Amino acid sequence: MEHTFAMIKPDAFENADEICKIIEGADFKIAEKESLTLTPAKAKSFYGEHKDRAFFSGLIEFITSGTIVAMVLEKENAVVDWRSLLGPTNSKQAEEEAPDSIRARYGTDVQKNAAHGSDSPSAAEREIKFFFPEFDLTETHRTSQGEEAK
Ligand code: YYY
Ligand code: MG
Repeated sequence: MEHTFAMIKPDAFENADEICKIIEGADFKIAEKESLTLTPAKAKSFYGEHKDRAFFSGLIEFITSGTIVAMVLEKENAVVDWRSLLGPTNSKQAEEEAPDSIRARYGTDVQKNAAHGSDSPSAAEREIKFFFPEFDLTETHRTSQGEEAK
């Protein structure tokens, strides 16, 4: 079973319960879930790969502006399937190309785009460890019957 990292951003926090229902309805198991507010230092570290981009300071200001929900999602092909459910980075483009996607439905533009998803299995591992250092990536958290595994 594959794992990926998902984050509901401050602009969509008020819709977090609805978004979690969509995620579960798409056959993901939410294996970990924690609401928190990122410090600027932690946000800069998480988005470190973008530190030289023009949008970086705006991104850090936005992502630290309110509560986020950090999650580990579990599913076969979790990384690709979560990116697909998420939709394109720019919510305006998502509205055109993937109107049912999370970013089309709950985001606004290229910055306020509702949610994050790891873009590769290696990014998923790094991002899961960043928020949930104790998480065991080798473990499956649901049974074949779809019940919670202990
Ligand atoms: O992986 P994804 O979130 O779809 O896009 P990235 O290119 O990794 O950018 C990360 C994050 O940065 C994006 O979700 C919003 C923000 N951002 C921005 O504010 N302005 C841009 N022109 C591009 C990205
Ligand atoms: Mg990215």
